Amino acid sequence: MKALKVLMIVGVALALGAPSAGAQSTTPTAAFCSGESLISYKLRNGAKWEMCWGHHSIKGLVISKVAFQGPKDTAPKLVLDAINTAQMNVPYDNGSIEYDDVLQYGFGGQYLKGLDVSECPQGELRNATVSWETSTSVYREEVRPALCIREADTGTAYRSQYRSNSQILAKQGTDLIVHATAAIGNYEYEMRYAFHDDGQIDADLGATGEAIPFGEGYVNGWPVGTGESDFLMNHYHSAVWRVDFGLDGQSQMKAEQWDTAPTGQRGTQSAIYNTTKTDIPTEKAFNLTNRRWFRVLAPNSTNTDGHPRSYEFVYGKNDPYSSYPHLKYELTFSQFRSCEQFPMRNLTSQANCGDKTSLDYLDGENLTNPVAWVNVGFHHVPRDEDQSPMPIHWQGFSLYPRDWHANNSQAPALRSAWNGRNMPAAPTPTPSSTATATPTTTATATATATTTATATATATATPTATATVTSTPTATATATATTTPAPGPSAAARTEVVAPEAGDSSTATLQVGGAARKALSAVALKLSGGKATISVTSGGVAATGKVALKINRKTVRTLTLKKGLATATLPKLKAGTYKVTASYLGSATAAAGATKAKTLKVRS
Ligand SMILES: [Cu+2]
Repeated sequence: MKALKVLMIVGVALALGAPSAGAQSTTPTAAFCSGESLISYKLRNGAKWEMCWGHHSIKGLVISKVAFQGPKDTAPKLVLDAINTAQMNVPYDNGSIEYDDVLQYGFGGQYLKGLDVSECPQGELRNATVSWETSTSVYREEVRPALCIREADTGTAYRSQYRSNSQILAKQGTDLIVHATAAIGNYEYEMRYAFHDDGQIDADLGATGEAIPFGEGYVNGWPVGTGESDFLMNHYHSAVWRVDFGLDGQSQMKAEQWDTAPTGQRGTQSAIYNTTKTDIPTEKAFNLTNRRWFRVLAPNSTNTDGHPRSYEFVYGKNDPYSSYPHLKYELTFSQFRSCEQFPMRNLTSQANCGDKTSLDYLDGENLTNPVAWVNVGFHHVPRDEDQSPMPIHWQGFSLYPRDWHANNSQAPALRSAWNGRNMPAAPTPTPSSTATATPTTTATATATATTTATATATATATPTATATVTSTPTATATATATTTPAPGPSAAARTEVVAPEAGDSSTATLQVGGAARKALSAVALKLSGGKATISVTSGGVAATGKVALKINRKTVRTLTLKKGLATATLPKLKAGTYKVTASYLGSATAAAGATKAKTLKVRS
């Protein structure tokens, strides 16, 4: 059941402070927040993201002062001043039910939920102090582990063996995921931001929980009961994000629209397409169409090729809700104004600014400090699988760096000088002297030959690798390699396997990167005098990082380890038997997951 609650707007919980005196020693982000409000994370490829996080009773999770530092950069550069959800409108197709889960209830306050450790695998949970007023006007405040920060694999970052003398230049990528969850009635929303190791940013809203209202038939629903019964009602989810750009901290930015269309003419081989640019000098709302894209650029911040740094909007599937004028547009650019915070109702106490829509903000101002209102609509037609719980459904968009760097920011050494037509020569092959090959050739009466070469190579001191190459004389070599990485960071070292092929001068070279293994940890838990004492060791030494203290599987405290130790006073408990668990949340070098549980008996 949803009930309209008193709206409360509390300030974003950022530790706002004046930029520190030593301007050189701080970063664009650290000048605005510190301590638990600052996220500063180096990803596996060496790229780094910094941002401030906070929470707001209506907007929920607010990420601000987002800065990216590529693996080869010496300092981070600001990308966004702020990003947050600003609307989640949910009208049902029969026309008699509509919720606005952000503007009516809010993604913060009492609706911002504490996360279980299992929802943040290998990650770090951070606390938010949420407050709200109850329906009987009682002020309530709670500390909840609301924010999850974790690094996740994203698969292939790149692969090339072109002009590399058969070396496979390949890398696996990761991203930094920052998420929080708001539960409003039967719907639960995951506010999720992914900051990739190549500068890409994804903003997504996931909806899960339970699908409930029922419709009348296929006209506005889908049968989820037996036969043609119990039609769960179709409905819309319109998500709007407010994206405040701050590219490289520049005060003068621009927006552009690019379109590509067929000319109707053909060249010698294919149809001719032409691309045109349209400047966006003033505030305006836009629709997407095929081959149309938009970007925000900073003309006075250029990469080493002299190209202005920019970020491009990348949309996936998008069904805008045409029944609200402002939701007809997938993208609206308005000039930054501090009072323009929401795309509808605009909940603000500032005079002459309240109860407006994003279309009201378009009053002809020049666009030099753009705020983008990104609208992603999703029409949800339920299915049997939506009961129960309803599998999470996502809507969102991405921001891609365009010319932030003059080439691939994580280019391997062989490629780092590759720029435009300047392509460095392929490297000279250097066969490994330790490789031994035993060629065996068998010829049959029908004169087809099979060549088998087995090579064993020991490339570095710790990891050992074995490669087997099987080939017919005319075919190219296929090579498989298995590595057994030794535990510890040394396993991340590259293993090079060189397998010379019998009767062939070409050399197949494999580069196999091993993932760094994290040390295993052990947790000890002592309960006495109303206190819990937790000690954690990882790899045999005192661990750093955080531990979660849970009572009957509910996290009650998240504690920071000091010299492997953390102590907490247990909350007042009624008489009964409780299971108290300490779970280690991991660190950069130690794996999360170690737990210790004790039974606590409280007498009356
Ligand atoms: Cu839905």
